Amino acid sequence: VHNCLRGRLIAEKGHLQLGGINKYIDRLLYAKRIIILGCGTSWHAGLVAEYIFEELARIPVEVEYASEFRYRNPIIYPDDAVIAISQSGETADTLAAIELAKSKGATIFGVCNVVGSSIARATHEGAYTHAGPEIGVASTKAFTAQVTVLLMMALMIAKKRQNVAEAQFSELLYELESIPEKIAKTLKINEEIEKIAHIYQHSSNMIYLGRGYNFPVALEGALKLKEISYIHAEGYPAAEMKHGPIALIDEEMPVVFIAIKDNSYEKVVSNIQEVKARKGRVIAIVNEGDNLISSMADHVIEIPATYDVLTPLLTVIPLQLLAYHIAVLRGCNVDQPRNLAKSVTV
Ligand code: F1P
Repeated sequence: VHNCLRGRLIAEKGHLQLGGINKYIDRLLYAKRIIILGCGTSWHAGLVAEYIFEELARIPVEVEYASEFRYRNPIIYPDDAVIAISQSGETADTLAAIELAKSKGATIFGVCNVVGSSIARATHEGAYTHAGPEIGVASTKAFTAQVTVLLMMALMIAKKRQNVAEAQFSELLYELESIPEKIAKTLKINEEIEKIAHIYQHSSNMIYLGRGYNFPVALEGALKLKEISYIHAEGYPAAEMKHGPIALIDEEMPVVFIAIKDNSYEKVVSNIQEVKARKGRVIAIVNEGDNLISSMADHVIEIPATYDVLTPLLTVIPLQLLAYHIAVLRGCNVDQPRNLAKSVTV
């Protein structure tokens, strides 16, 4: 995240610039619709971006799995702006989806990590994430870097469209600048997470729940657990639980809640009560000093507070660490999970 922000953001001067998005910026600024494409973790970062762009820039957004989009017959207009997200920049599904959108006249912006990669070259322009190489196969720092770049894009567009007031814009820049420090603080909870991992290492299922900006983070937490520890996990919007997944809750089911103090806090508290009433085991990601949830949950993991729109940059960290520790305890190779390729080029 630090690398991502460097040279692009100077909060005290109100300065935010993504050099790679220049010539075609008006296509994004005046887009009637933004289509976001990606696979796996990149698709989850795209879902977070949907919430952010619609909230800040007030442009309608659709997020599509590139692996589906490329094979159906999607409606694409020449005034659509497409944002393609990929860590490796080589994912075949994302590349094919870009080519399809391009053939219909849409303008394509890339959010890639690898400079000069096939996807970066196929887009009209874009912003690199500068996250450095992903050592493991499963994307981790790519997610926070992608969300950071997408957030900066949304903020830049929101400001130009005058959807955010000057004061709100500056406050968000200041807070964004403090995120690397808050991530460093969040990483200090590593040992506590390791203890929780010991307790749940033999689980065969897990559920992840979050609302709003943190619904996609719940999906990402579940994906990390599946990818590196081979435990079946599902992520849902917490409000969706009553529409089906609640049937799965019993004393054997660990449920990971993202329960930070954002505008859906009270609703999440009642979702936790629903799970506890059915004897589910609750692991809750909360803000520091949250006594209410501490009194209800089986385990709490405390993270620093930030603005709602920035919370995914912090909430994903404990979920990645939890998946990591469970995988290590189960003897899995976290860097080279079975059946997974670094870039899915077929
Ligand atoms: C997409 C992706 C990753 C996942 C794994 C397989 O890659 O699904 O999210 O963790 O590495 O590929 P990319 O397009 O972001 O490189």
